[in-house]
Amino acid sequence: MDLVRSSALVPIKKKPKLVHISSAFYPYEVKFKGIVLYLLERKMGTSRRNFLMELGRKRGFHVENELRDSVTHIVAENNSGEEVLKWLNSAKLTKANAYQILDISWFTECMGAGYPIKIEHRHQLQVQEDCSATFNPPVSSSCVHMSPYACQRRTPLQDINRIFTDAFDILAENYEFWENKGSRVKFMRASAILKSLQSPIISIKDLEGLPLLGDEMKYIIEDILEEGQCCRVVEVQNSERYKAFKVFTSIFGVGLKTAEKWYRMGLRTLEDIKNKMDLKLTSMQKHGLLYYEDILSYVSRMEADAVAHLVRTIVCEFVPDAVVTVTGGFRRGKVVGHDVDLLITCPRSGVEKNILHNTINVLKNQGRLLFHDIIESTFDDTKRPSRCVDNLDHYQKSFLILKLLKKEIEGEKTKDEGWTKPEEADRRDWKAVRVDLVITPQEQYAFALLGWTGSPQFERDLRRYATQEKKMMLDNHALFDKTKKIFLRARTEEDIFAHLGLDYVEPEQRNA
Ligand code: DCT
Ligand code: MG
Repeated sequence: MDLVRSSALVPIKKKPKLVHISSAFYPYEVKFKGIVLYLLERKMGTSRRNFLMELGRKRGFHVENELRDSVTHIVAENNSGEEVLKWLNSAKLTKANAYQILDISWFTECMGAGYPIKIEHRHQLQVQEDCSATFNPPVSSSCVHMSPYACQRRTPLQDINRIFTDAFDILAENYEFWENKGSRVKFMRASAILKSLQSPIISIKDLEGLPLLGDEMKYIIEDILEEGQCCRVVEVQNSERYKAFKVFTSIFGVGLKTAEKWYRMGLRTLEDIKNKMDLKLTSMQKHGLLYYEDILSYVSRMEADAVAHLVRTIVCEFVPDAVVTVTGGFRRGKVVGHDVDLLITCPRSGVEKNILHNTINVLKNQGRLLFHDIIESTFDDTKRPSRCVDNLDHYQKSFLILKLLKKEIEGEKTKDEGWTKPEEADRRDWKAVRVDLVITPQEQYAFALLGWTGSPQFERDLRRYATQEKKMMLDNHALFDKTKKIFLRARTEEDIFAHLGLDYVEPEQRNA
């Protein structure tokens, strides 16, 4: 929420100042050369104009704050073509006829597409002799019916409404810290709705018809549209509890209970934790603190691929036909993640059982294992899938911290990938990486793959949809039809979607 606030806005009646672009400093990367936009403040309003200008710039468009000579496209809202022309003429702008004068609908569609779309007749503000020119109202994304279940929507990685979803995610996280599950889920669902929109919200009207967005959410969106930020969110971000919980839960092995305990003890910062000598820490938490900076610095896709290659090589030494798959956020197309989630199976049923211990032993012998914790399988095939949509599964698994050698990371391009390395890590020839290994029998693989691909919100909604709409029970192991009282088999993720009567959603579209 770092809206740039512009100061040099053009007043309606005064003559706009023309400045040559060559003399101006423009601190944004321009992806689309040859197009220079100017958003007319008239009837658009200052804060909305600022918001839209920032959005355009973030998408790689050259958006000028002033009507410079270089401007090629003027975008107006709630103005007729006549009105815009009149304004240009009154401002004595000789270049008036050389501009494309466009309605805001062209701009919003460009934002949705991520590139300058073809200008159609409907985008152009028409100038008529009788001065009764009309324009097309902004295209509202809400015209389309939208399901309240994330599994019935497509949610790509690129979130064009991030300014709003970030706000909802912060509030949801804060409710999680207060263990208020109901409010947390409400905000997570509202955030997921906005993440699936294909065009940016530029007016409160764009929310019409969207499910799960109550008045509380609308006020927040309105605040952001008008002010560029929401004071309720800012307050949360600055609150002592939120800040402390954020730090504590970013330590590997620290959950809400521990965070609460530490907060009650008066601890607030990472330094407080490190300096409190008599604080009882689990082995996982001690290692979480030891490799804190590395783990916090995120895993790049190249590092994830290097980890997968390393694990695959070891696993295939014992079981040549084993399958090692990168799941989690990376399978959904993310370029960074907080860990590497690897699913391991073997086409020969039963053979998978020894893989985990053997792999851990080899990693240990190679001096790669900085930490590991093995959880044995607790799966009981006589039981129906779990009723609780938030329950983790019963697979045999291990949570590790691996030593990944920098030379193993192809190209070592990590500096370009948006994460900052801790200084001291630059002197090492390795990096500590969080890895989850999950072992699944072949007959449950499709369920495990679907469950471990996420996003967590997508999975929640899949399970809710199964229960509420289909009278079925779904978890990471199986799908049970309560009406027919049978388990439904699935070889692939597509089979599971088909059993549920859902259109298949590709992993890249599950970023709810
Ligand atoms: N998962 C789930 N329910 C949970 C936890 C996890 O369904 N309570 C699934 C969904 C995502 C997957 O497991 C991996 O979990 P994370 O690694 O926590 O999520 P991620 O999407 O991979 O995110 P990140 O990129 O931060 O690792
Ligand atoms: Mg992950």
